[in-house]
Amino acid sequence: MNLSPLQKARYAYKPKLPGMLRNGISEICVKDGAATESVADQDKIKALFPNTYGKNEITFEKGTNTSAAKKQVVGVILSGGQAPGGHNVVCGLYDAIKATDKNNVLLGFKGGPSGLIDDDFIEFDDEYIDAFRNTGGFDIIGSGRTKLETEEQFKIVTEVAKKHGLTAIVIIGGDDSNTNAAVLAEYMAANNTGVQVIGCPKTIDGDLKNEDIEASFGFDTATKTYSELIGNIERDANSAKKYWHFIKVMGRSASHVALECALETQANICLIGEEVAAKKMSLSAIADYIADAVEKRGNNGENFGVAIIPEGIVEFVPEFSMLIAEINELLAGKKTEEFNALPDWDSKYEYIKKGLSKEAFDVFKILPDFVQKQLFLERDPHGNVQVSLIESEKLFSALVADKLKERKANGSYKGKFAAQHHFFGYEGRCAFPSNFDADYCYSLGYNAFMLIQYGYTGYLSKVSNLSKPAEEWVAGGMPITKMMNMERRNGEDKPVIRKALVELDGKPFKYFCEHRDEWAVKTAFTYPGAIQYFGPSEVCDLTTRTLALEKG
Ligand code: FBP
Repeated sequence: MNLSPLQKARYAYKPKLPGMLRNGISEICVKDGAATESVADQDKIKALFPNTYGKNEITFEKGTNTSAAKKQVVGVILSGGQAPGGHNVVCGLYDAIKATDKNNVLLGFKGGPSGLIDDDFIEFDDEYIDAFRNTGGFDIIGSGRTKLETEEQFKIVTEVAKKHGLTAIVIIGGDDSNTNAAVLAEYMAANNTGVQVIGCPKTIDGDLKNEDIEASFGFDTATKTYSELIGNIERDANSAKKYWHFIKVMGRSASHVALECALETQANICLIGEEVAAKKMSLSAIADYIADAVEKRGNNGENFGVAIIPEGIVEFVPEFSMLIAEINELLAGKKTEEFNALPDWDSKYEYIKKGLSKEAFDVFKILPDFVQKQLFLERDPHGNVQVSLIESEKLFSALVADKLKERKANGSYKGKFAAQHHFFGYEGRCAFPSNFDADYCYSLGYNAFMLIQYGYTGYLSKVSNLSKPAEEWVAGGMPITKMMNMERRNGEDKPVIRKALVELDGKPFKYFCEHRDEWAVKTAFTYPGAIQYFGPSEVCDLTTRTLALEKG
């Protein structure tokens, strides 16, 4: 393998564990906490998880290890989108397993949850693991989005587990994957398989968190990567003084990534989906909001700026969701063929006009031509519009351009408007993990094994007090059912982990609100620069602004 100098240097990095896990495996004992309840729908969740519901939270502390000695054969999977630090979760898990007993085994199931079904695995050894320490990506075993949720799948997993003598399975994933981990844990317990299931909180989206889980891993590195790029663009904008940059940042639904990047870079505009939904803002109102900043800056001679657009924004715009729902109905079943058979866009446009309600068509007709067409081109396997493929950065810049034309015509706007568009998503998901993510992930993995060793199942590996130095981090576990509630999914009520959206009364959003009017009009950019891996702690061990504000 050709190694870059940074990769070689990162191999030598020793991730920091929480103080309580630093004295060696023989000196880690359990401190029992309080019994737990689910965040809502307690009776229903309890009934669905009779074997794993209501267990105690636990923390680890320094003391004699009282866990029972037995050979451990652990299987691990990476699930869903890549997030920096995933490799270190596996490395931490491996190191704890081998430090406990070198005859213990760690199997990596390949390509995500489907690896467990297909029994596609490798057995890790030192040489293999060492090649992935402190590196980004999920290529150590690959990832995938297959959902482990049916009884039939669980039966196959049980067979695979039996074949290998698995004592535990670790699922590294987001809210859906950890929901599935909880259901699998319950199944394994109900069927006396002896297989424990432990989850680890992953996702760059930052939406798997709550009062216990302070951050999902990968959010730190991904947002720092995007913020570096946004800062570079701000500096370019401030140098050339001729473009407005519309930058879409990943985050399938919640706007945590956009908010963090705005706090890091003090961009002129940042839309927050959750606020748009709460204020029931229309597309036109959002475009006016951005156009106000462009106008004020333009009239001050500053014909440039930066606007951050969260990937999930359009689903938060009530009128847009209504339009999407009607389009899905309009083309349901055989009607897609009828629509596709129409000879040209004009006849398709007429078909759409006739088929949509007046309210929905009023929204449709203000969309730029390319978005209108996009809505009818890209469909998912169920025939639904794929909202995530909509180029919302271009949508909003086009709507803003229309607003500015009107304002120019009525004389209120005197500037010039030229836009550039960017989408930052995949660029950040496999970056070398920041020191924070390298340490956090290694700790999550190490800690996951301590939960296994002490016999827990249906728990999420939990490392908290993250805004403090790693020495003061607190390691432990939390029953996954604590985060669950019932939600409607595909026409059925299902137990799921509640997704954490941006809280409009939370400190990060409030801080943003206190400053955004000034940032919109003034050039108050901050340039975070590249993630630093070596150097003074105040530069290398920075947490996110979100975490600092939430815990500050
Ligand atoms: P996870 O929730 O699985 O961590 O994935 C998050 C994410 O990166 C989103 O930000 C993005 O919308 C999506 O994955 C993209 O998915 P894909 O990799 O399948 O294109």
